[in-house]
Amino acid sequence: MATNQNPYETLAWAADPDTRVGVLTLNRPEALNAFTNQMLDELADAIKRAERDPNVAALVITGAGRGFSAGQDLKEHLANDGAATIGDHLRTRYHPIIERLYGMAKPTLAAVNGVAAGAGMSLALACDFRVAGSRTRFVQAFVGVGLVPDSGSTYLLPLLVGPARALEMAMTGAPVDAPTALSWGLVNRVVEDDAVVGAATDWAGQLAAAPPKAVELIKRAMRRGSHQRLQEALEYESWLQATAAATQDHQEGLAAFLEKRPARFVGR
Ligand code: LHQ
Repeated sequence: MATNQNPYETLAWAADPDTRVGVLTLNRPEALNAFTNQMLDELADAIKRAERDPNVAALVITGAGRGFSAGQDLKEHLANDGAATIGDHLRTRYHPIIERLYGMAKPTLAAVNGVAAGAGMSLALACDFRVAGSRTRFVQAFVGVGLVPDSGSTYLLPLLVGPARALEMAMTGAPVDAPTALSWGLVNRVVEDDAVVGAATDWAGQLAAAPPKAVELIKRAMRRGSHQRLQEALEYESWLQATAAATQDHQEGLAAFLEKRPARFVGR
């Protein structure tokens, strides 16, 4: 894919060759960017391409219009008698997206420009960072339609906000506003609504300029950190550090420090 071609109908894709930031926009604003099968298939493809594109060093996901995403498109779910096949629908369509996004070696940011509900919220949770607009709401909407949180929310939400707040959101389905989300650690930054994408892409540009191997290894180490004993974490850190220290970027970082100049990282 040439970096700026948009092969999708329900998404918009743009990448800046200078900053190496890719911006993926969910683009069904008339339905608050609710996920149809077509959109899920396109999203899976787009995330895979972003992961593989050497010209993309950081990924921003946002929504067109006034919402980030309202989760599963309930009209399509009903029309397709989705209740009968929901387990397979999740396994075949949602899980590959969430797993690939969460596991991506490059930094990922959700520019949460408006309401993020149901699996739309799960998508935002699977990113490394969340930048939210001041009027953004986060809604674990599943219970409102008699369902349980899916697409990673039961795993990712308690990690960010703690089990009691996660359970409260999931059981009540009550919206959480942006200031509360910030105080809970659910989002990293809150900015004016019309500044969300700009703030996220600026931040992504800074992350894209960092030494990629170190960034990838930091992500791996932090992800694993909480699932292991201290002794194991120390050993894993040592192993990762030896890998990072073998890169040209490490030598460049040291040289730049000694020469009192900005580092020029090359990604190896
Ligand atoms: C929608 C939707 C929507 C279609 C708003 N679908 N049109 C996974 C696998 C398989 C099956 C089931 O589920 C899952 C996981 C899930 O994601 S389950 C949770 C699904 N999502 C929801 O239950 C959220 C439903 N939406 C809402 O509660 C509200 O729309 C929110 C709180 C998101 C926003 O409220 P408002 O800002 O008041 O907007 P609105 O309700 O007026 O919606 C605007 C339009 O978007 C409206 O269309 P219309 O033609 O009337 O203007 C809605 O029908 C449409 N829309 N969500 N999920």
